[in-house]
Amino acid sequence: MNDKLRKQFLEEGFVVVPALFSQYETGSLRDHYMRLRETGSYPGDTAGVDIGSDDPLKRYPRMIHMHRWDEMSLRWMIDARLNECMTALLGREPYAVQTMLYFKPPGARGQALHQDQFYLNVQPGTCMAAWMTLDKSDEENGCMRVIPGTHRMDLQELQKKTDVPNVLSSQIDPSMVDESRAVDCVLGAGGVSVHHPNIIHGSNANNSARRRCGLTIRYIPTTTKIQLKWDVTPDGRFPSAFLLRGEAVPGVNNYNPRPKYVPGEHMPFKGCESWI
Ligand SMILES: O=C(O)CCC(=O)C(=O)O
Repeated sequence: MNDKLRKQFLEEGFVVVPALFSQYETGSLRDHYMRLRETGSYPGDTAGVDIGSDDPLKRYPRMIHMHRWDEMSLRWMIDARLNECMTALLGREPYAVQTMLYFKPPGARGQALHQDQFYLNVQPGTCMAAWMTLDKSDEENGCMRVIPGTHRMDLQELQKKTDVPNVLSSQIDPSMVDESRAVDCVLGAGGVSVHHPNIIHGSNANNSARRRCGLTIRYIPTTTKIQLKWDVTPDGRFPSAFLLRGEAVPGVNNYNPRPKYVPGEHMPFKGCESWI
């Protein structure tokens, strides 16, 4: 992450970091998620997998908060390269709060234009998304599209949108945005785009014969408060904010303890000694 990218983020509300991860790494991660999706159901699934459905999103529904139950997701969430990127853009250490995976197989609907902050229960709205593409993503298979500079806009109400099928069945009032200014984030597998929570963005349908799998990881600084609404542990915490290093700002959030590596119980991995 260099000064040029930091300046671009401030001015445009997003940056694209091509090939932050290797094709080999992202291929393994993608195969891991495909295997998980094809073989089970998980906490956070809104519906089961319907392998006979005509709707590609019912055959491959999105997964959420995988890091709560999948060690590989947790390790990616705290990856040093992502940490470095997000620290540079947030100006302080990022705290990991959410993982989400869209498989986006051929024929899958897109996501109409929206601002993430509309859906996020954090104040101030500094929850940033690192969106990593696990397949080559381009105009044909529905890559991420952003409207530069719209991160300076206030949060806009969403309207119902059902004429063009889209994942959220809603969109920003089209009179508020000039969609012709949208930029396609064309990326090879392993590329990452980082988004400000207010930037207007979305994606078109996958009109190709190729999958377009994308992993979103969200981060906040410790000064940002997670508003506790429906997703709360019995002892009053948001279940998946991990304080992985540094110090919490007192009185803002209660973080989960740092996960531990337990020899004999967990599969060893590079650097596992420092997680005991
Ligand atoms: O993965 C996509 O196609 C869009 C994802 C997106 O806009 C989001 O997660 O906010």
